[in-house]
This record gives sequence, C-alpha cells and structure tokens, in this order.
Amino acid sequence: MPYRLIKFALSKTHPERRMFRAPAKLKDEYDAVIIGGGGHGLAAAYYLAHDHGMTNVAVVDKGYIGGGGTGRNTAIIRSNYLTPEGVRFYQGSVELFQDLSRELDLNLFYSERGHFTLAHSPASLRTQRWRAEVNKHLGIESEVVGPEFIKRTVPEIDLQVGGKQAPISGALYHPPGAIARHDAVAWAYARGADRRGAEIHQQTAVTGIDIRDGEVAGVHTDKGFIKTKKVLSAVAGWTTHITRMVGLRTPLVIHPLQALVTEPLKPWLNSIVVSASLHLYVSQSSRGELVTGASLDPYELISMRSTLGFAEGLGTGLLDLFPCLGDIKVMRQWAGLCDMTPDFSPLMGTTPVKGFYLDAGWGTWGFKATPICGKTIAFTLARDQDHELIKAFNLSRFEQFELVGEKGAASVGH
Ligand code: PYC
Repeated sequence: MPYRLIKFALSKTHPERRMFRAPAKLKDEYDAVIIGGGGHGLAAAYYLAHDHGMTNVAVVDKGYIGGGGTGRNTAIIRSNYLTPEGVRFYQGSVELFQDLSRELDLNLFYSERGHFTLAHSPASLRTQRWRAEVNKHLGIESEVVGPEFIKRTVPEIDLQVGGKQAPISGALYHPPGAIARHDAVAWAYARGADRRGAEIHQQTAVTGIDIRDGEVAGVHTDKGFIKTKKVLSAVAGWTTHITRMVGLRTPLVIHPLQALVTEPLKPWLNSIVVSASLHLYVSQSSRGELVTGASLDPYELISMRSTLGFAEGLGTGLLDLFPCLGDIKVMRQWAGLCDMTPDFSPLMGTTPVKGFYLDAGWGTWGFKATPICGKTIAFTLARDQDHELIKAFNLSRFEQFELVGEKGAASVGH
C-alpha cells in the first residue's frame, strides 16, 4: 500500500491539484498590493476581483497563508456586540458566513451552535441586558436567559462554578453564534482570489513603502520593488511595523493571546460558552476537540510563545465550570498577536496617506470579521472612499474623540 501511494504521488499522470498558483516572481507593477495573506488580506483580494473587477492585485506574506491571526484564534462567529456600529458590521459578517461554503465552493464547517455569555454578578447581567436590547433593536437574535435555560441546554455545566466563584445568574444567549474551520476560510478565499487573477506570494517580506508627495508609490520587498498606488495593510499584530514605514501613528498596542485544544472527545458540548468572570470561552470543534482560550496576556509583547501559567489558569476555570473534564488531556497550545485599540473597535479604511489603507485593530475578534472586512475594505480600496459600514472605524476617530466603545462586548474581560 505505501509503495502504491508513493507511486501515485510521484506520477505525472495525476498531478496534484493546487488550491492556488505559486507565481515564480513578482510583476513590476500591480493596481494594488495587499500586505498580509491571512483571511482578511485574502478576502480583500477575493472581493476586489469579485465585486470590483480589480484583478491585477498581489497578496504578499512574509510567512505562509493563514499563519498569523487566522490560524491562531478560536474560530467564534457572532454579532451580539454592544454598539450599533459594531452590531451592524459583525452582522454583515454572520450573513456572509452563512452562505460562504456555497459561494467559495469549499466546506468551511460553518456550524451554528448558540452562544452563551455567562453572567456571575448583577453588574454583568446588566451589561448582558444592555447588549440584548441593542441587539434586538437591530434585529439580532439575542436575549437574556436564566440559569434553568442554561442548565437545560448545557447539562454538564456547574451553575455554582465549584463554589469558588459567584454562581451563574443568567446569560446573554445568541442563537446564531457559530464556529467554522479557520484555515479553510483562508484557503477558500485564497483559491477564489487566485482563480480570478490575483497573485499570492508567500515567503515575501515587505521591507519598505515608498511615499511620494503624500501618496503611495510602491512597495519594497525582499524579492524586489513593486510599483503600485494602493497598499492595504492587513497584518494584525505586525501593523505597527508597517505603519511605521509610512510615518503613520496609531494608538495600537500589541498583546499576545493564548489558546489551546484538548484531545478529541465524543460530541457533548453543542453550545459556545463564554464566561467574562472566569475569563474563558470554549466550544467543541467538528473533530471533537475542545477549543478554548482566555484573556490577553496582561502585558504588551510581540511574542507567540505558550506558557504553562496560561494552561493552568484556563484549566482551573474550565474545571470549575465543567467538573466532568478532570481527566481530559491538552493536545496543542499556541498564541497569536492582537493589535488592540483603546475602544476595542477595529481600525479600518482610508488614512492621511493617500493610497494607504488600514485593516487593523482586530484585537481578539478578527476571525469573525473576515468576510465583511474583506468586502468593505475592497470597496474602500477600489473607490478610495470608506464603505458606509466602516466609516465609524476610521483612524480619524481618535483625534475627533468619537470612539466606538466596544469593550463591554469583548468575549472576556481583557
Ligand atoms: O470576541 O468572540 C470573541 C472572541 C472569542 C475568542 C476571543 N474573542
């Protein structure tokens, strides 16, 4: 059997079908260059071609596609935010996600689970009520439920939280809350963009950006210079590195965010469970693994190392909530980089540098925004005008003191 497999693999008669081409070299000029081959950059390339007919586009990434924030999150999708701007934006993403496997012709394992944000105190319950009211006002399925409903839906949960924390007094429940396979999302957008003519250049690092008379003129990479008038930065935790190249200051700070998965288990947890007091979130993937994470590491750092302290802290909270997990083994642990804004809303759109666009400030909520971010930033780049849905997220809000305070809807207390 192994011999036959090797023979098949080496046979020229059945060449392996690639998801996307691997162009030998960069062209001298593109209509747009997207820095960052994560879900966001690839989705932007896809919608530039699909919605705006812009196909002379290069996506460059210093590593491999989906190797940054896209491959380092816990794949939660929801729109139960706190501000009308946030709710409308993320709802756009939920709607695109719901049809994305069909549109991109790849099974993204999109799975609606229902999303609980547990409250352990009157103050937390008040915030959940506030969110529920804003959500309902904007047509989002979201309501506050009591402990009985939670126990009925997730029977394994200990409502007393091991007696160490305040008991669970209710939750914000958001039935459309979902999960998906994050790498499949990146690969599907990559294939869709490539099929429409965009080029994907992995292992290509940006080393500088030329600005002439306040306008983008080109991008320097370790594979040569590219002439272009439009550049999108979609690099999450590396954003400050790129903005420095164009002389732009942002209020971003970078924190690590860790997560882990357990060994696969038989399906038992159908819902996504978040506790802002225990600082954890957990869901069960289609492979049976529990995918779980906590708050940001509480210091600014550009590092993707995993720590034992994180696994121990998260394990303690998980056991308080689900005592049945006592014997379960951790299988993998990882960390990503989060570019945090002061108001916990993204940083998107046009900038004072003509032709330079930002897709940043994703903190811990970037994966769920992938489709709507790609669509709205593609519009913005194609027309040089912020899309209606992202106007509130422009960098200028910080000098105009028009912040979009979304901290109350972060999954856990960062
Ligand atoms: O915002 O849903 C969220 C989230 C989950 C994990 C980190 N952030």
